[in-house]
Amino acid sequence: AENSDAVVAKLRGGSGITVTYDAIEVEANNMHLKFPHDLFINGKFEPSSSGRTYDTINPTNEEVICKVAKGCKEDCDKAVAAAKKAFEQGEWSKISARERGKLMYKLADLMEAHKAELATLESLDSGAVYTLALKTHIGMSIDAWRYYAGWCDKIQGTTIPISDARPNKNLCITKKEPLGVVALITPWNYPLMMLSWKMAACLAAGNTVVHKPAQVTPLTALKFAELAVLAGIPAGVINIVTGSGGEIGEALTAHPDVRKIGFTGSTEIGAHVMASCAKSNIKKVSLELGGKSPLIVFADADMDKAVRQTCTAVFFNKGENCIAAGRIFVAKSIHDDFIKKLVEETKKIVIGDPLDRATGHGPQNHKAHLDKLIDYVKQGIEGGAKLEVGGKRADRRGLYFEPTILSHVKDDNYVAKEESFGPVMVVSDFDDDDIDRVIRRANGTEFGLAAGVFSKDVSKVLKVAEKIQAGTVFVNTYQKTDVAAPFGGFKQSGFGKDLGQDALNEYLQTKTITFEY
Ligand code: TAP
Repeated sequence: AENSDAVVAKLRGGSGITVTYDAIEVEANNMHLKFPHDLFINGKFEPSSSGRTYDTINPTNEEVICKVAKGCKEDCDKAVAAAKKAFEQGEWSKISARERGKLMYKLADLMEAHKAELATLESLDSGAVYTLALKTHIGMSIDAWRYYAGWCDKIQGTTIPISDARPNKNLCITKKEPLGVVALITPWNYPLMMLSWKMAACLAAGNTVVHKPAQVTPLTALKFAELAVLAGIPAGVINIVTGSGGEIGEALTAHPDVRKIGFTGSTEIGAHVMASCAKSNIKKVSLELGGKSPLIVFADADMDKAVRQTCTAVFFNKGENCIAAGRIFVAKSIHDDFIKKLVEETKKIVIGDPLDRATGHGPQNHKAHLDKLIDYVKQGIEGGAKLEVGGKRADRRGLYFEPTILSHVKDDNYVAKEESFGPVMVVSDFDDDDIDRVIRRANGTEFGLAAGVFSKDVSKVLKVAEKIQAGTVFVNTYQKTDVAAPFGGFKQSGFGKDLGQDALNEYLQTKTITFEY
């Protein structure tokens, strides 16, 4: 698919801005896609200074889409220096907050105009089902840019009534200030959406950024960088360095000029990132980590709705979803019937090419992840779980794993404790009237990202919502997130919120200024 003559693509934005890059051109989804594959540093696309590249793979057919620049430490240093200069001396530091908002709205409009291309690229690179990518991966990314564009000129300090130093008087005010250079490190499940959730809040607050996308899904971040140029975002404000976590991630978390890391990924790497932030220069850090979110279905729940939503809670985006319901607790009196209905619903899921409009379930993101899922289910069955449906790689080309249900899962089974991050439903029963015990079991994990409860009894759902140790609780629904509602975990699912007003605080610091007169 690579353009062998290294043709230079010249795209013209509405404002007459031109962006030049070595383009990859691909025909897919009845459209012609043109996108960069180099690093984006200081407003320009350029190869890694190491000269290295790596292949990014389409999980639907396991073919190489194109070569992508494999950044190195030197590239990180250049990107951080560009972001530092843009923050301290560039146009970004001089324009008003309202101007910043305007640029972000413009960027959102361009993302909207290129929505089909971005969704197609996300489908090719991550296996996201195209119709879902339009609505969620890209749709919610655009929402995030607009939501935070609106915040730019509403970030305010306070006036505080402190004691006067009599006979003089004092005035105390606070200002919310940006931190400086922020580095963002994101995973592969919602590549552009994870970028957008973090970067939109980070830029609204006035920072500049270096972003490292997941190595296996770099393409939408690079296409986004092109749109950022066209939107008129000044050079150095956004920098994208593709490459491995071990190199780029490490270099950014250890960098003395980076003041904050926004990280989404596994708990294991999150702990490592936090240690590196502490050791290097006491960087501020926010961590959105793994989950094993419980979903409790009481016997009085609206059965059909609970069945449908339970399937969505697990199988949404092929289970590659941080808030996926990792454990389903079903009241004993409805358990067998519920399982039967879950199996029926699961069998209706259409597995296919993610670009096909009828497809409901696409390929897993990459090979190592698929292999992990195969092993995960094996361990679950060895631990005594009953396989109700699925459980294996689909008999077709590509990295497909069948939507799977494991029932009768004991609390000490590996799959009751560990996250699958794939389309594997893990079901256990509970005594109908023992609410305290099922809450204790639901809380019996070090994760605390999300939880769900289905019941028509308001006392029951309020009790669960109050006692459950999770950053997000869904009542008679699941997976209902919104860019205006704060999102983030408790316990080892991390700290610091994405989304909503709360997320702005992750990228701001408060300065107290005291006057005497
Ligand atoms: P990780 O392996 O933790 O990778 C996340 C990011 O960290 C990637 O960009 C990765 O780069 C980078 N990284 C790897 N080693 C690093 C290091 N030593 N220093 C700094 N960065 C490093 O997670 P994953 O497998 O991509 O994603 C799945 C996990 O993310 C799951 O546990 C899931 O629950 C979690 N997740 C959580 C949320 C929220 S909101 N809580 C959302 C989505 C996903 P490479 O790509 O090069 O490995």
